[in-house]
Amino acid sequence: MLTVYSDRHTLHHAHAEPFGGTVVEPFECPQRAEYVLARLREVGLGPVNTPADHGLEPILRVHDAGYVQFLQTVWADWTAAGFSGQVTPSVWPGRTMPFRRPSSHIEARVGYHALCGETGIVEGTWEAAYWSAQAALTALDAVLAGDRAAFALCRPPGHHAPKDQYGGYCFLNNAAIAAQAALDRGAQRVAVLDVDFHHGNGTQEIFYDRSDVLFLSLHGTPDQAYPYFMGWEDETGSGDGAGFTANYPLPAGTPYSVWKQALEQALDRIRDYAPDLLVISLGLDTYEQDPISFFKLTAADYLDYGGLLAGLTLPTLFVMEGGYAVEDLGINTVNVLQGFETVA
Ligand code: OKP
Ligand code: ZN
Repeated sequence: MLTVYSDRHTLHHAHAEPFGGTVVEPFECPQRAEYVLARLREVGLGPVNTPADHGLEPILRVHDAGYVQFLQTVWADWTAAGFSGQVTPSVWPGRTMPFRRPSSHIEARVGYHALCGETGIVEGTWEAAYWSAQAALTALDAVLAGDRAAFALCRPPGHHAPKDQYGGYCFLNNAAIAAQAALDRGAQRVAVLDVDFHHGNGTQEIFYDRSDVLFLSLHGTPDQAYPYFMGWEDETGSGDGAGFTANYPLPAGTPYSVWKQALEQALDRIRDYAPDLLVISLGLDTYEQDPISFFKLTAADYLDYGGLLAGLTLPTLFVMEGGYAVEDLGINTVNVLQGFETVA
């Protein structure tokens, strides 16, 4: 299986993350991708290519131009205001403010585009996010050209980003950008299955009122897990998209036996939908040792469900999302891909 990877991800390295009343080293760190890369080289998964530049156009099919421009200039604007460290939101448009008039001040624009406060932006964040999206688009090229599957080793991740907000470590929604690009290049229907521990709120929101993308997510229940305000079972789509979103919220402590039952339900939905392409938002934070999550999957479980995904016999694009037990992230990620290849 082809992997697409850009070393420019290292340009995005936030310095700090607010966490439970203290400040910690960011969980979403450059070493994550290095562990995955090392493991797939160790097992000889296949070639590793650098992304081709598809430009801004496919990004702008999903994200607002004003938001993209904000990401491109936010660091310069932040430092021009005399600020330093990392871009950090400190004010949001209040939910009950009657006017919420747009302000040109950098603090206002940061708060306007920030979903939440844990995600720092540094000088190279835009460049890293841009090449992360390009990695997804380049892996998609391989699948559209006939590869059974390809792996976009994206960093930063993307599934929390809707069309004009960043947060949850995400800036550009790599999976959504690839899904939209596949449609723009002739696919009729795309299924996006999000197996990251966290609900893919950004992807859900982007496709919520559309029937050409079926979005499914298995995740920690909003009562207990970020992003808290989305991911309930009764969110099933609206308008033309009614019935084309499926959420499987699961409680703390969920073991693979239970998670797998939800996965089988999601796979049945995908079979019925008969998409031309399957995009997997591949997060490995369902792992029993993940420091910020609470499912109980083991390394062997990743091999197993990789095989179940292959059982759909669909062209499949894997897009890297989360996973924070850094030292085991390579093994767990590559286990999914190897489990897939064993059955494919
Ligand atoms: C990104 B991905 C909770 C603060 C927010 C953000 C988690 C983002 C996960 N105390 N934590 O889906 O793996
Ligand atoms: Zn996650």
